[in-house]
Amino acid sequence: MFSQLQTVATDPILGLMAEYKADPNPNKVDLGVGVYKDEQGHTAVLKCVKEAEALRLKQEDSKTYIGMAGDLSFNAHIEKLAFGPAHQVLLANRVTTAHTPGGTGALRVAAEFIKRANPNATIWVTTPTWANHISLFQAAGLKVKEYAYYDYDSKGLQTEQMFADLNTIPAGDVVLVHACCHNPSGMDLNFEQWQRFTAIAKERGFTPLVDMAYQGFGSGLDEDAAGLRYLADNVPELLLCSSCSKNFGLYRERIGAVSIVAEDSKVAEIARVNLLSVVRSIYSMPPAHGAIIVSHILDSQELTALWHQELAEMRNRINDYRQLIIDKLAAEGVSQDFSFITRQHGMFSFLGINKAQIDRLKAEFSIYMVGSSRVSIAGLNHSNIDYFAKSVATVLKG
Ligand code: PLP
Ligand code: TYF
Repeated sequence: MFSQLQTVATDPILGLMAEYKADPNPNKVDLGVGVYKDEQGHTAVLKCVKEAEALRLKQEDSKTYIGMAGDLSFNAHIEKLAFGPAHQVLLANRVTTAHTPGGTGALRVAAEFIKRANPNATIWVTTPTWANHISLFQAAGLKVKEYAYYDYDSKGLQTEQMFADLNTIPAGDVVLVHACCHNPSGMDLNFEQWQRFTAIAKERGFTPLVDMAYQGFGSGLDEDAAGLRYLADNVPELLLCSSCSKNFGLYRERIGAVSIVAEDSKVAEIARVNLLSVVRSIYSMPPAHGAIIVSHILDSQELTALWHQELAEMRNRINDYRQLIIDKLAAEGVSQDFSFITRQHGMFSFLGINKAQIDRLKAEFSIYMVGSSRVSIAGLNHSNIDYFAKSVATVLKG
């Protein structure tokens, strides 16, 4: 029966990662996958994680199964991190959380949960969005539609079209919104736009799903969650998928969480049982290690302070390079306006160059970016930024 299988397209971002690895050019630059790299081009384990792991090694006395919801201490921490420690949805016991294998696992569990609550739900995603969103929701059997979001001409939001599209979405459907650091565009809603989004969600009655894969990478832990917190203050229900891959640098440990905010504590309890039933039908229980590391960090004032410092370092380095790209391209005599890069947040921006230019950067200069011209800014450092700017200037001049 396996011979009946047809081949399928592989993930272009992960494919690019492999191509980069195989490239022998010593000057190669990886701006593809969204993984933080430091000034040395290295994705180091955070110091706070190393310390928590040392503690874990000392304290761990059993490898027995963890429950379906995963580590309960982690779940309580991640709820407070996302909503703020005294948010009304937490005080009213309206939230239920399960820790999951990565943010991707959170999204898949959320999709299956939505399917149970409303088998006919359509999930609406931004144009464009992270390619995995579409494939994983479709794989769960949900219909996927898009609403206007990024404006490739102005390099900002398609604000009025976005709100017009949102105003057509009925109750019973789900609208995915990126909490911060939009992947792939870097263009986020400002607070006023979150307020408008919230008003429409309330009026139309659709259910928001907030994907928060980059909390702390935009402006700060609280700032990046401000839209989510306002939304949760004002709508009866929502879903939240969070990830510790980027902000704790725990990528391969696969640690994330899905939280359901329900209209009251009774519905939240029913949601909890359904959520766990979904988890049981897919993988029974999540891997424990990453969650316990995060829990150890957030249990300790010292480790939390160290984490805040390390997170700020990553965020500030990326933001410094957003400005440096603009300055260095200008210094190379590039006349196009790249000022939009500092209006965007997080790991990514679209450079806005064409396919031929992207291909040439790869073939001639070994500079790798996703085919949409999305660049992962953390791939730049002092050793390669001049080479990058010179190369981009060369292809822009034709
Ligand atoms: N959501 C978005 C928007 C992402 O960019 C990512 C990837 O980093 C994820 C979710 C899931 O991340 P992970 O499964 O690595 O935690
Ligand atoms: O968009 C990115 O680069 C990150 C990392 O299948 C990623 O979100 C990319 C593809 C993938 C899993 C993670």
